[in-house]
Amino acid sequence: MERTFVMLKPDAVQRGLVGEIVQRFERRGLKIVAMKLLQMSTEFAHKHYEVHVGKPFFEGLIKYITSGPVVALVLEGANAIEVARATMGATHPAKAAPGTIRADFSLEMGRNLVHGSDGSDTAAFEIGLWFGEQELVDYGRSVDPWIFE
Ligand code: DAT
Ligand code: MG
Repeated sequence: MERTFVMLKPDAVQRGLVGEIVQRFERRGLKIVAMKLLQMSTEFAHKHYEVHVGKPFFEGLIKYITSGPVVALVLEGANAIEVARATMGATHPAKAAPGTIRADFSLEMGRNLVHGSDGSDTAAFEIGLWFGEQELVDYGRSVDPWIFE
């Protein structure tokens, strides 16, 4: 089963949207296999967003993402990477489809509440960056046969 990395950004924590956002992924059927709250150091944020180093929005992104605690999760399920990103909506909330997290709760690209891995290589890199092997919990759910064929 596929795994993806999702992060609830500082605005999600500050605005009291952690439960609401996590619930959307849970209801979709994705299984939480790891979860923690922490505040990123600048150095760690640079590693997480290394693909964006040098872009005009990079410094603002680092300042925002390190401005308060975030909630980091690993979600598991069929097509978890694609499904998590579809549940989040487009990067710019104004372009995100109604019903997605970003469209329903945000307005600006620089305050778009959530991060999700964008491919299998990125997911593997981000899961490894954020979590140790012992933090990823392997367990089954009794509802799994009602979610997975
Ligand atoms: P996503 O978060 O949808 O994967 P991304 O990886 O391209 O999008 O960018 C990471 C974050 O950086 C994104 O959530 C918001 C911010 N960002 C991206 N492009 C931006 C831009 N042109 N101006 C301002 N912020 C931007
Ligand atoms: Mg991205």
